[in-house]
Amino acid sequence: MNKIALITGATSGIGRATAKKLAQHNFDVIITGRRKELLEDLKQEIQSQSSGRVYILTFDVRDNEAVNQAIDSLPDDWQNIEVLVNNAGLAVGLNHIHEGVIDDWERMIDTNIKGLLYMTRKISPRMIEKKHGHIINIGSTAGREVYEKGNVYCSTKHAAIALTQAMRIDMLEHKVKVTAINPGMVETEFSVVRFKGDKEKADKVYQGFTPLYGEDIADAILYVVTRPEHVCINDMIITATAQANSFYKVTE
Ligand code: NDP
Ligand code: 8X3
Repeated sequence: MNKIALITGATSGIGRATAKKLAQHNFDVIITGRRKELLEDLKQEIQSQSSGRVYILTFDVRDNEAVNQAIDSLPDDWQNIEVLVNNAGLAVGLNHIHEGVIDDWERMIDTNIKGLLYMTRKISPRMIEKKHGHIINIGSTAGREVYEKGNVYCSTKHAAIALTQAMRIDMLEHKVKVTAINPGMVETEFSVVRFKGDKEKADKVYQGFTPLYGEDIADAILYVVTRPEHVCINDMIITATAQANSFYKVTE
């Protein structure tokens, strides 16, 4: 029988690539996000390529009640989630702290920190009951370093890494694995969202070098979730070959 993996933020980028990758490797996938039509498209694409089952849940991770309702609505044969990928997240705006937009801050904190917590709080008790499960939190190089104007986004990713470490300790006796995957620059909708729809500005972020793609991070997630039961990958930092960290990048 296939294992069940739930991926948040599967409508785009890393989450979408991860859902496809896991489905190609004997996982049944629960794909989630706010944009239902994109989840429908992904479901069709996965089903045309692999034989696993796909289930769609449409909700906003910032809404704890919606999270609980969505997970409670799963049919019995979808309830045994063995892998949770806390991927939904975003950066909004790029400003010095004294010019920061409060609404941008709330969106990042509510999605990247509170969303991850709500999902984990809802899904982990069953993993603990079963003494089996794996939670993957998508951090970032921005969770290891802090760059100019990245203040609040970097803080949320530092929090994701701190929570990963804390969760691993709390779940140790329950045999639930917890991993942080920390990508550098990945070409997804990330920068379009950060620059509030300014595609030209977003495209410039990835010009002059080969960035990572969602598929590269999906590969890493597949590796992490297919280790033997006694092996837990705690943490991974993955950058493009052209990028050393948040500050050093070579362009052609
Ligand atoms: P995308 O913008 O391509 O994807 C983000 C996903 O998150 C979308 O599927 C979006 O779905 C979902 N999402 C955002 N807000 C919410 C919400 N409130 N409720 C539910 N789903 C939500 O970006 P990436 O794939 O790049 O980002 C995925 C993760 O990777 C994020 O946590 C990001 O911080 C992290 N990351 C990205 C890097 C990069 O360079 N791209 C590098 C390091 C980390 P929808 O809009 O349909 O709800
Ligand atoms: C996304 C990578 O460098 O834009 O987390 O913060 S970066």
